[in-house]
Amino acid sequence: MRRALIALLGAGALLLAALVAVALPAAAAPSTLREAAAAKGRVFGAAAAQSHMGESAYASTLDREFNQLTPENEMKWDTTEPSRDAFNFGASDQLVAHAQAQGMKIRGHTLVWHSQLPGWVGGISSRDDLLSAMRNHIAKEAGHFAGKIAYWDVVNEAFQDGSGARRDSVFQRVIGDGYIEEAFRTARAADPTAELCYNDFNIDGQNSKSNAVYALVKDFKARGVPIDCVGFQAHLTLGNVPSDMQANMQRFADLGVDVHITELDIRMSTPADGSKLATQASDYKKVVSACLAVSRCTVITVWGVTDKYSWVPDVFPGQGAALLFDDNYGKKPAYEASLEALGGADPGDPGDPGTVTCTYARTAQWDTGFNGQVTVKAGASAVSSWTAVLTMGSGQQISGLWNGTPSTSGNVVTVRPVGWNADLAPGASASFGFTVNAPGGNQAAPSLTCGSP
Ligand code: G2I
Repeated sequence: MRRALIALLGAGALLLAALVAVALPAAAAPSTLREAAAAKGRVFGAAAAQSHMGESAYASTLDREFNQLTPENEMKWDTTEPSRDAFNFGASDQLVAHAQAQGMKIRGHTLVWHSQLPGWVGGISSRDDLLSAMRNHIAKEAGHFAGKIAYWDVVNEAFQDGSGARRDSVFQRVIGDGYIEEAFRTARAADPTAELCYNDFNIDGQNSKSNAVYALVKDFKARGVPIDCVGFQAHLTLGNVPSDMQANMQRFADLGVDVHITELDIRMSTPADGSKLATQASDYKKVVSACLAVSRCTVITVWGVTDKYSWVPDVFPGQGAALLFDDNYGKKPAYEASLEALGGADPGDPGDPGTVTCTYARTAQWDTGFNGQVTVKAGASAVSSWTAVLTMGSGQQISGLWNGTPSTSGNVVTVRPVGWNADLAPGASASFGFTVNAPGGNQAAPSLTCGSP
């Protein structure tokens, strides 16, 4: 009797728990990049320019979405010390104050770089003189911001592209290899609380340049030279996220440094179109997912708030549309993909009433092809339609597709419902299948993103 009563009480408690679970609304997924990143213990930043802060859409997008700010140009040597030992922190102080008021971390960018260097530095030819000018610059600038900077890009772009050699610069020529170490030691003394980073481009995958940076970090760690992080700029081109980006970041993390993605953008030939934007979304997702898979990858920063002011079209005419927000501050597919990769969802977007997730499975395979199946699953709200975008690998072509309506542009196949499988109740799913012809034997899974509608 007593046992029966306990069993009954137990069943009652279970029933109650079930009722509570049903009655309570599901916790809303984070709806901004900064909240979603924070929920994953990450920081999501953007480069910002003081000259645009007066544009309300610019400032409000920055403040809503990002929790780390990198001054795009305002902390560079030509701005902060245009003539020797005469410092100017006007614009950078304003950006720092803005970031602090918004609860954003600040990335200092950058103390020692061959570019945006005032002429007087290039004119120094004695080693002692240049060493003392460099030490003074670091001591005064890092000292000025001490306590306010989360991460400093202490030395930027010191290696040559395409080789492991040191880049030719006045620092390299006049001081020699040791200038990088000097810079880090001086920065640590000037601001003991900032994480000190080495930052470079085209080191996102494993190659001769990233190998050279790896050797530098390994040597610094072995000899106790202060270095805390490596910045992977990730100025990428459409469809070319290095496949070993995660492995490359992991090998640096294994040396005992944090890894940061510091200047992410993924450029395309302009004008943008739906299929390029879908590829870009899948590229951004790959980068964000690679970072999330490396526990020491703590920061992702995009190099600008909006395509409107990106550096890309100035330097690569005919290319652009590289960021997460378009010229009118509209959220691009790459934004939605990044947010979703971080575990967030965007309920505020009228074009996106519910969210879906999708998974791919290979259901059959032979020498020259395979069958795949994609399952699209609604999240906490119902959806009235869905889209799955498959980006096919090289030498792959879809030769048949069922339970979906495909439209093909190059190697991007956008699949929509056939009608009867458009409406999905919360948590419900629909599947479609397809046959891939791959005469060359490429069995790799196509990359997949999906959205609603
Ligand atoms: O080049 C892209 C980035 C590569 N890694 C280091 C970053 O610091 C670099 O940023 C860019 C800025 O986004 C540009 O805004 O650095 C460029 C200079 O190397 C910046 O461009 C300069 C223009 O060259 C100047 O003509 C212009 O006056 O921006 C200045 C301020 O708008």
